[in-house]
Amino acid sequence: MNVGDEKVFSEQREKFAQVAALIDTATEIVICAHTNPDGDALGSGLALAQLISQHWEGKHVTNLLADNDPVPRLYRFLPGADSFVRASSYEGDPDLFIIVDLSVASRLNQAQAVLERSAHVAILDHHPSTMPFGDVALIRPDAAAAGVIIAEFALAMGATITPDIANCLFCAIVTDTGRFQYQNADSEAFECASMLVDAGASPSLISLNVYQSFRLAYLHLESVVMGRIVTFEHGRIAYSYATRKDLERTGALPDECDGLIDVVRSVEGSELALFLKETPDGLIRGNLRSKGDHDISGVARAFGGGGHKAASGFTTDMGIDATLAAVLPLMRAVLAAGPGESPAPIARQLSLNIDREA
Ligand SMILES: [Mn+2]
Repeated sequence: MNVGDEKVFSEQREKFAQVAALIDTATEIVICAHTNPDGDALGSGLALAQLISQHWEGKHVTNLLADNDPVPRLYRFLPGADSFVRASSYEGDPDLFIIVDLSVASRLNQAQAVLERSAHVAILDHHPSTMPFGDVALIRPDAAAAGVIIAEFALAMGATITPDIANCLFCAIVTDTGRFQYQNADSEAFECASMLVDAGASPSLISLNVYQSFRLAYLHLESVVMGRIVTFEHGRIAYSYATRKDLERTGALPDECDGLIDVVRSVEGSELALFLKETPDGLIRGNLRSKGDHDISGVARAFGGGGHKAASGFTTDMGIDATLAAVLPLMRAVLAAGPGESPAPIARQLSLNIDREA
C-alpha cells in the first residue's frame, strides 16, 4: 500500500481493535502459520507471541508448528525459536487461535485439529484469499509480508517493540521481499524495516544467519541445481529441480532448499521460473516465480496449491518428469496470455481438479 492510504489504514485499525478485543478476553492463545514455514511465517508468529505476552497480562501464548518437522536450521537463531510446539503434541483447548501468514485452513495441516477446538479465530495475513473465515480476518495482499501487518499491529497497540521482536519482524520482511528486491518491496516495507532497525533489529545479524550461513552440503546441491537450469521460450521461462538422490549425494537437507528458486529466477531474461524438489517421501514440491506482471498463482492453484501473483507453490505426487510435463505448458500459456489474463489451459486444469475432488 502507499504510505498514507487512509482507507486501508482505517479498515486495518478497525480489524486490529477487533483482534485486540479477542486477545483481551482470551487466556489460552495459540499462534500458527502455514506448513513448510518460511522466515515470514516463523518471524511473524514469534513476534506476535512475544508482543501479546508482554503487552497483555496473564496470557498463556503458544507458538505452534503445523507439522512434525523441526524449525528450519537457518531460522533457529530467531529469538524464541526453541519455544515452538508441534501441533500434534499440543493438547489444550485455546480461547483464541491466531493464524498468521496464511488464510487457508487446510495448510494448517495437523494444527487444523487445534483450530477446531478453538473458541475464536483471528487471521492476520497477506495472501490473496477467496474464502476468508474466522471471527476477524485481516487479509492485505498488498502488504509485503505478514510481518508488516504484525509490526503495524504493535504500533497500533502502542506496544513496546523490543530488539527481539524487531529482529523477528525484520527477518519476516527481509525474507518475504527477497532482501527488498522483489516487486512487493514497497515504501511501506521500507518504512517498517526502518522503524524496526530503530527498535533494535540488526540487519547484519539476520543476513549473517539467513544468507551467509549455508552448509557446504547445501552449496554443493545448489551447484547441481544451477548446472541443470534449462530455459525455453527464448529464455523467458527457466526451470530446474533437485531429486531425492541429489539430496542424498550432497548431504543437503530438504528444509535447506527454499532459496533454490532464487538461483533459477536469477537467469538473465527469464520472466517465469520453476523449481521442483523431491521430498524424502517422494512428493514433488514446486516453487513458481514471476519477475514481471504475469500472474503465476493460477498455475499453482491448478495443482492444488496457491500463493501470490509473483510467488506461489504447490505439491504433487506425480514424480519430477510428469510434474514438469504438466506444469511447463501452463507456464507457457501464462506467458502467451499476457499480464492479468487467466489462460484457458489453467481453467481446464482447475475444472479437472474440481471433478476429481467431487
Ligand atoms: Mn508471507
